[in-house]
Amino acid sequence: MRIDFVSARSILDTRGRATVETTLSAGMFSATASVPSGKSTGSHEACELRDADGSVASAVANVNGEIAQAFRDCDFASADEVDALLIALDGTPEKSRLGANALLAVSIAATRLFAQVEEIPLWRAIAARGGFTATAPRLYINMMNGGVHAGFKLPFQEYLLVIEGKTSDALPIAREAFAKLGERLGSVSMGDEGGYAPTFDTLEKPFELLAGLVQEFPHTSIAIDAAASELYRDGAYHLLGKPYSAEELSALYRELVERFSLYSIEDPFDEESADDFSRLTALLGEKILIIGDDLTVTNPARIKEAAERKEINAVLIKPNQIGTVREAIQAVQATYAEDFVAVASHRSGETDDTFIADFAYGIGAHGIKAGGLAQPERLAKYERLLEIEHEAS
Ligand code: 2PG
Ligand code: MG
Repeated sequence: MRIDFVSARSILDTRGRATVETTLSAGMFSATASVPSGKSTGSHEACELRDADGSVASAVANVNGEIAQAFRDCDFASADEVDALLIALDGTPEKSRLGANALLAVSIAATRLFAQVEEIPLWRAIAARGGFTATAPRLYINMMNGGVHAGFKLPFQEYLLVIEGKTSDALPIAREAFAKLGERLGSVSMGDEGGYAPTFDTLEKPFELLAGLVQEFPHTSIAIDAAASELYRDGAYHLLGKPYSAEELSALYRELVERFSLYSIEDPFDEESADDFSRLTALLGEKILIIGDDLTVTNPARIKEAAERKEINAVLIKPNQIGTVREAIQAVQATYAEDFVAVASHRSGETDDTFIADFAYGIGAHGIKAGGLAQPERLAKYERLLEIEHEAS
């Protein structure tokens, strides 16, 4: 396939920050993609190219210039070939030259373009490309935001309700539970990911509220993303103004798991504290999922390393942590090679692009994090999952 038109521009994400949107065309086919942006980023993530003024002008210029130029002489046999060219063209391990944001916008648009030409839905193209069995992911609904997504009003970054079952069964439960929680909280602000952002003076209160919902709604359970790198300074984790050692934090997790039957804990410790991850996984890994995010950054080599050291038993997959769809698929393959489950995830700064819904379904993800129900960019992902369910039936 000859890609005869390449065009990028800067658009705004849900935080009003600039991000990259790219359109590719091949004859009568045309596909557009835009990329999200994280706030609690892992330090080993691929590099999001952002200029000193906060814009993505350089990343956009790289797509319109160097990448468009390189595509001119190419006849691509697959989306993988497009990604291989992007990776080679950038030439750095962390995509710092052209920018992972520039590369991923092109990579997703190319994935869409090839799916169009092959006349198959995007999720099916992803399943075929990675050799995955496509299935509906559990919804990890972001009910309450804390951490850097809500000015640390709550210590942990995400308080989630995990809902079993296919999207058409799970989403109505999510909607009802989200509305009920809203009534109980009264007038509170909202966090970056479209969940509520209340303030409480005890660590347990958000769990008690979610436990009430779990009692009311069958097939639901509680999960958190501690995003603990953001809580860690001067050798301690700071929760509601109190310092916790890694052992004390471990004891707290254990108590929360016993009292509230937590389903999963993501990033329980700082990304450099691998031994603490291993100890917690030895302690709780039989009962719950310990998910690596900042620790593993969708990087196949880091996933393998974390598995060898038994640091985790599940992996969060975010395509923009690695920079191409091809490598995100390889990260999923590395996850499955360890017999771990994958949870696909949006970012805290999102656009209306629904790629992550197709990706989650296509890889047969155990779950998907796509945010709370109070932002259209998050709802778009859930709506797309409903559409996929229809396409797949
Ligand atoms: C996370 C993500 C998404 P961010 O930590 O899992 O929920 O947040 O995009 O800010 O890294
Ligand atoms: Mg996380």
